[in-house]
Amino acid sequence: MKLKVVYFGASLAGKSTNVRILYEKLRSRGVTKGDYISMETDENRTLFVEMFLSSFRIEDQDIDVKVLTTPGQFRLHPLRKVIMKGVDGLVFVVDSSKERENINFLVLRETAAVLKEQGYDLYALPVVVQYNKRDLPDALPIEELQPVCNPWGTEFIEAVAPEGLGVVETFRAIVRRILTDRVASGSGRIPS
Ligand SMILES: Nc1nc2c(ncn2[C@@H]2O[C@H](COP(=O)(O)OP(=O)(O)OP(=O)(O)O)[C@@H](O)[C@H]2O)c(=O)[nH]1
Ligand SMILES: [Mg+2]
Repeated sequence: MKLKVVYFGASLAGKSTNVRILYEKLRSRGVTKGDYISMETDENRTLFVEMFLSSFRIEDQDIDVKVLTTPGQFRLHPLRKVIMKGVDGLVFVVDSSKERENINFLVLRETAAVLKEQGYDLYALPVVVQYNKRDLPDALPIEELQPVCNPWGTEFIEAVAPEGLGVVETFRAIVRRILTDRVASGSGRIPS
């Protein structure tokens, strides 16, 4: 089974940090295939995408997951359309800081529009919400973030991506979510 998971979220929310650290952790467990591909600007901002392939078995099924990020910078937004093509599930990386409070709603609206152009409904796709930057002194309480950032009422995970906290958990959660949805729609088997 081949799956495509895209990490989206506001500019500088920590999408690339998640995917880079996830790659390192999964590689050390022997569940990656090939290299980590990254295209960055001089300031370490995502220019196009970061991506890698994770490959593992659940029960008796081989699963290949392509993991990608979107670029957060405004001038690069048109690229998101290409990256989202064929997406099976999404991780919404939220910057928990008060300073970035208002951006999350905009990101959801824009992402929904990008997906709609391709015939997807953001609110019907498997999604996991990651509240990142929980270490910041101005991190908002989860109860304040939930009404805006989790309109799905889906599973959420708290994270400090550079420290690796919540990174693998988020990935596990989205894979589980996609597989569970497939079972519910009769197109897959029960994940363990
Ligand atoms: N304190 C703190 N800093 C973080 C956390 N996650 C990411 N950062 C920092 O935030 C900055 C941006 O992280 P990136 O992973 O590049 O963010 P991005 O979402 O990929 O950014 P764009 O690709 O430009 O949209 C970097 O300096 C990270 O080290 C976190 O949990 N806590
Ligand atoms: Mg990035």
